Amino acid sequence: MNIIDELKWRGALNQATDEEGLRKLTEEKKIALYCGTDPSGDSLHIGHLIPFMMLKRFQLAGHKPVILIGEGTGAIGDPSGRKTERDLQTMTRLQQNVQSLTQQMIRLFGTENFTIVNNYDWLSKFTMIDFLRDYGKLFNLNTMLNKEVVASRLDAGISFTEFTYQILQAIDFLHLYRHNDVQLQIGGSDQWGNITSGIDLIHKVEGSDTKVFGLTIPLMLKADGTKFGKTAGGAVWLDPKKTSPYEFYQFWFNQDDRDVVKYLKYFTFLSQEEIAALEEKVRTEPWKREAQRRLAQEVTTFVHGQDATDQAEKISAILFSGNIQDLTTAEVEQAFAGTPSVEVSAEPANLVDWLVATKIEPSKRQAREDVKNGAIRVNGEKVTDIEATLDPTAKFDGKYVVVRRGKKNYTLAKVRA
Ligand code: 485
Repeated sequence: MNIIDELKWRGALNQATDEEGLRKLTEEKKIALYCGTDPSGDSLHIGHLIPFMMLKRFQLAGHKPVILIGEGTGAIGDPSGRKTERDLQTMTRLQQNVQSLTQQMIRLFGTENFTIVNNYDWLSKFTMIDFLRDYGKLFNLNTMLNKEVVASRLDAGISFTEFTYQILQAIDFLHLYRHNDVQLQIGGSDQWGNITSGIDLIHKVEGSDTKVFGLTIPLMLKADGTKFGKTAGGAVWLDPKKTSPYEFYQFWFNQDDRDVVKYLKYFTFLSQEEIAALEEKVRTEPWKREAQRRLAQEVTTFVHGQDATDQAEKISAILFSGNIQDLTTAEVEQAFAGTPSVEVSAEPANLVDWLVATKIEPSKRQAREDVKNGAIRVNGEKVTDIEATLDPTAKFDGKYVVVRRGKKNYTLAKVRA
């Protein structure tokens, strides 16, 4: 299947500047294409993954992805999709973020058949006079003001700096067209204005019949109307230190039946037939959650590798059975990274008193009742003796106590060193 038709089938095509032209071009030859991201943080999140997975699909189809990490544009700040002006970041911080993002990209794309570039390398080279003479003259103020991103900010206010952002991204497209033969830029739907600025610029300086294209991917919407990619704990990051592979796996595993097929199309490399079979399972045996499991396995393996997926499944099974004692200390850290935690001293104490002191139980009376009724498990073992003494250092290398109250209320007590 042609790559453009594949994107369409996956529901990943929002706007394209010339869909037919692009289909023809990608059938005639292997093209170079790019997607950029600014180093605003030290990790990508799963929202970023959407266009980069599409870039990966082009790579798998033999095309040549160029990944742009925008240290130059990041120094300015893209107003797209934002209601307020951004704070500037220090150049040192931006450079650190460039390093982290580069490492993540290498994990996702491997080391061959793609290029990583940093727009600081060219955007920092020209003087203000060059900028105004060589580029400023080619941008019409009305066109710039009419870009949705700018128009929507005129009332609240937008600085000259952020207003200029679209010119910088346009210069990038021109630069990559000239130096890397890039003919297509992709991005999320908020990038449409910036992408078309680049195409206009290229048409002005290289001739109006120059074959360059832009396409955007729709904003991901969830069936229940809430924002995609957010959990109670915030964004879902690709950095395993920010979102553990177990939490990452669980995020995908917990998706709604109404969304799971859409996500399989976006976030996995499974074929049309495989996805159709999983769709059928959602209809006939939804309780088995096979589609969700497959989604979780595929995305976790793509981002973190097979071992991380195996470990996430092991942790999931152990938590489901309640046999916490079978977890290693490192697995405890992953499994409970997102659960409420308290700090405790290493001193042994009466269990009932300890449960109240840690606020796991609201009162002594309630604590006694819960212990007697078998509602309290310490490190996976039921404790029913209200006179029991708890040694916080007894398990998990003396670092953690995992308490379960009732069926699934876990608390992680971290033992002070
Ligand atoms: O030449 C370019 C320079 C910078 C950029 C793109 C091309 C980055 C772009 N302006 C941007 O801000 N992208 C966002 C980011 O970096 O977080 C997001 C978009 C999203 C999707 C994602 O990047 O908001 O739609 O494109 C990859």
